Amino acid sequence: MTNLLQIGGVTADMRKRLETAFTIHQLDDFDPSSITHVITNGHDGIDPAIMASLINLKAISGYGVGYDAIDVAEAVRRGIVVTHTPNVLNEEVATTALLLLLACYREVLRDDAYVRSGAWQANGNAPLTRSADNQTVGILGLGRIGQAIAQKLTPWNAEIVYHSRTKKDVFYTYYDNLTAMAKDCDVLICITPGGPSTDKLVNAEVMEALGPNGTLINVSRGSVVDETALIAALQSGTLGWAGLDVFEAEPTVPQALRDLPNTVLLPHVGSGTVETRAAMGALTVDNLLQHLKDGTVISAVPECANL
Ligand code: A2R
Repeated sequence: MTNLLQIGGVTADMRKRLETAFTIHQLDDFDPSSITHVITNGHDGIDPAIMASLINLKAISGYGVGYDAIDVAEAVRRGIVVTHTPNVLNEEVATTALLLLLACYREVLRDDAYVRSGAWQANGNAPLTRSADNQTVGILGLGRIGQAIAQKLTPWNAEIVYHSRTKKDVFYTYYDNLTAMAKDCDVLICITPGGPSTDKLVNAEVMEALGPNGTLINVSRGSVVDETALIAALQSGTLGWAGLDVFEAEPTVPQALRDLPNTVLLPHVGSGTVETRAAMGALTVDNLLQHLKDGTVISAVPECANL
């Protein structure tokens, strides 16, 4: 049997399929030279020291679309193929972005608390909220998920604009400057990959441009937003609202963010439904089984496409 190193959790279904072809090793019980395959996830990735010790490693299969926790440049250098799970989570992450947007605009958490606390009976009707219809929404990263977000926003009559490194063949308005786009937007939704190229892309200047009536939604990676600047902007009112599924040092979330009334916070559950996680799990395992069978994979990360 081929030796697989498991980093992070796998579901019972995934384990059952993996066990048909692999002997599964945990991080506290493996012989580095025996491991040829690794299964991991977007959060844990693989520690560079462990990766270096796996001298016979051939493939790393990641459960998730983001792979910023894996040193892909080193993998390419060593001829190790890295795979991820694009597309199967597009709709779910897009739904999470909309959920956060609507929760911010319609103050779902405040109004839920209003009912539960008895304030409705005691004080009468809750204060009014803002309409989420007819807003200008800027999408930072109009890739697979970004385009799914744009489509899901259509019924709300949103004016969609976007910023990415390159202009796409779409009818949404392109901005080559993020701050300029933020100035023209009611909502900014972040859905780029993480990693050095997007580190703190949403900085104090971008938040100020979005403004006191603006709403920032982050369903990408915590690293894309300058969290210290975000807290300051939300505290001062320079920025109106934030709906966040991801944080700089997950699962640690700064107390200041938790204390703010103008935030909606989720524990990185963008793709976290039974159905979507099953699809991601199946693809993660399919990649490993196919690699074992004929050396090819279904969904290599772009950098490994030619390996
Ligand atoms: O490289 P481009 O021009 O195609 O734009 C990509 C954009 N992007 C950036 N935009 C601005 N500044 C950057 N430094 C930058 N780097 C990348 O993000 C593209 O429009 C988008 C990424 O799209 P996809 O590769 O199709 O990724 P997908 O499947 O939508 O997932 C996005 C991320 C994952 O990497 C996870 O971190 C998260 O969503 O779950």
